[in-house]
Amino acid sequence: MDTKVLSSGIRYSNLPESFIRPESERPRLSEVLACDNVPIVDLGCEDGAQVVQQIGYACSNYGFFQVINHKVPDEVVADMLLVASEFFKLPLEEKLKIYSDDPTKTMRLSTSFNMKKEKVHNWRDYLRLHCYPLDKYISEWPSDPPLFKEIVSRYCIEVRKLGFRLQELISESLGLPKDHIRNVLGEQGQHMAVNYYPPCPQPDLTYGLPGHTDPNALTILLQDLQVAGLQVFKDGKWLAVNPHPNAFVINLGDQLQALSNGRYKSVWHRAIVNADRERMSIASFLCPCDDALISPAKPLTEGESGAVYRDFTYAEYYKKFWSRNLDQEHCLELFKN
Ligand SMILES: O=C(O)CCC(=O)C(=O)O
Repeated sequence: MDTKVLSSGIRYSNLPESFIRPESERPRLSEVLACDNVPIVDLGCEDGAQVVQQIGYACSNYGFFQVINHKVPDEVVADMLLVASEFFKLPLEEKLKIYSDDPTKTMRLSTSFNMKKEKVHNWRDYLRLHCYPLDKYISEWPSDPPLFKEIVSRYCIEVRKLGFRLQELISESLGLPKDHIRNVLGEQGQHMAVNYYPPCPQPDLTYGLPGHTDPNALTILLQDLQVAGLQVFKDGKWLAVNPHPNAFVINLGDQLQALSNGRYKSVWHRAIVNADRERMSIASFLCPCDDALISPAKPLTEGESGAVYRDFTYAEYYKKFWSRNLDQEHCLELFKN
C-alpha cells in the first residue's frame, strides 16, 4: 500500500498482499445465509411488557436485535451519515494530519484494526472519537467538514439516551431493577467508530473487520442503507444482517455477557466488503467507567454453576482486549472462574 489509509482516492485492481487472509481464515461468502428473522423491536409499542419480553428473547437467542421507533430524529441520523461521508472525501493530506495507529489516543483516523499487532490487515479506515463528556473531547474532533462537531455531538447525545433506555429494558428483561445495569457501569464513557470500507478488488480474500465481539457494554450501530456488509454468527453459521430502514442494530458487548452471568451473549460479528461500492457504518459504544467492578447480579448466580466469570474492573478488561488480535478467542474466556 502506498499510503497509510485506504481512503486515498486510489482504486486498487488487486488486493495488496498484506490484506490477503490465509485460505482457512477467508470469509467463504458463498456459505453465508440471509438472516430473514432478525429480531426487530418496536420501541414505540405501548405494551411495555411485550417490549421487555422481545428484548430478553433477542438477547438470549441472538445477542443482537434491531430497534425501530427509537426516538433518534431522522434528520439527526441523515446528517450524521452525510457528514461522515464528507469526512472521508476530504483531501488525503487533511486526513493524514489526524492519522495514528496508537489505540490509546482519544481521537484518531486509522486503518484496519490494530496495525501494530495484527499480521493481516483489514479493508477499513476508521475515525475513532471519544464522545463523553462532550465538553472534554469535542475540541479535539475534526473541524473539517465545518459542521462536523455540531452534527456529531447532536447524534451522540441522542444515541446515548437510546442506549440508556435499552440498558433499562435489558435489566428488566433479566428480572432486575431497571437501573441495575446503569448502576453497575457507573458514569459510562461513549466512543464512536466511523467506519469506511472502500470498494475492494477481492472481497472473498479479506474482511472489513474480521469476526469479533465488542469489549464494551452496548453497541448501537447505524448501517449504510444502500450496501450490506454486517454478518453475525449464530448456531455455527454466519448470517447477513441486511439494513432495515430507520433502524439501529444493537449488539450486546462482553460486559453485558459478564453481568448477565452468561445468559446473554456478546455476539460475534464481522464486516465484509464489496467489490463495487464503498460502505459506511457508524458504531457508538457505551463503555463502563474504568473502575466499574464487573460482577454478575447475585440473583443470576444462584444456580448450580455459580458465577461464570471472576470479578474484574473494566480498565483491566479493556487493556487485555487491546493487547490481543481482534479475531482471537473470546476475551471473556480469559476471565472465567
Ligand atoms: O461495519 C459494520 O457493520 C460493523 C462494525 C463493527 O463491528 C465495529 O465497528 O465494531
